[in-house]
Amino acid sequence: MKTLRLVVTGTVGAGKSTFVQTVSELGSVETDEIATDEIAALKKTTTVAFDFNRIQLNSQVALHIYGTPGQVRFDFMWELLIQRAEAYILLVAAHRREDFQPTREIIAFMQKRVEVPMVIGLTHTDCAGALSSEEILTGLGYGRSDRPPVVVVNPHHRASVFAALATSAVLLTPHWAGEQYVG
Ligand SMILES: Nc1nc2c(ncn2[C@@H]2O[C@H](COP(=O)(O)OP(=O)(O)O)[C@@H](O)[C@H]2O)c(=O)[nH]1
Ligand SMILES: [Mg+2]
Repeated sequence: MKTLRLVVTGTVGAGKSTFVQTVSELGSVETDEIATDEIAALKKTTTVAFDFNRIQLNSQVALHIYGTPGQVRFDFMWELLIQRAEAYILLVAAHRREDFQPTREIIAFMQKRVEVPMVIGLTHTDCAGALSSEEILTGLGYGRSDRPPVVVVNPHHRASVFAALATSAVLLTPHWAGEQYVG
């Protein structure tokens, strides 16, 4: 059995925990605890370690999905997770322009450490003030030629989460396509 790892990252409130929990095949390991700091103002619980879930891609390949904590003080945890990942999905809340800068910092953080393919998942596109993918990509500093794949995803909807996973799985293909023919 081969295991591939996909990291789900993004700023606080982007939808990472919801995304990972929606995958639930076997029930997720939740690491949310009551927030005790300024994050409490944003939401009632916050992820202190990571979210985890897994799905079976085929009889021989399992996909493990790790949601990172969003707070900068948990940098080391991002590092730990990304070092072992085959791909990552970066969730960006489409209605929060103020998240662009911290999101750019996450991208820079990731790129400095490892060359891992990325998909951008736009969340909160159903919310008032949601920006277009064009505006968001520009806001994140991408030109026309250097864009990663972008998917719109509502982390509450299983079908939407699976569609985003399918896009990510395309990036993982070099790692697992050949596995079906082994032995
Ligand atoms: N309307 C809407 N709410 C969302 C969406 N994605 C996440 N949320 C909500 O945003 C809040 C933060 O989500 P959470 O998964 O805890 O974010 P995390 O900090 O990235 O783990 C929760 O209340 C979610 O229900 C979305 O696409 N649309
Ligand atoms: Mg979380």
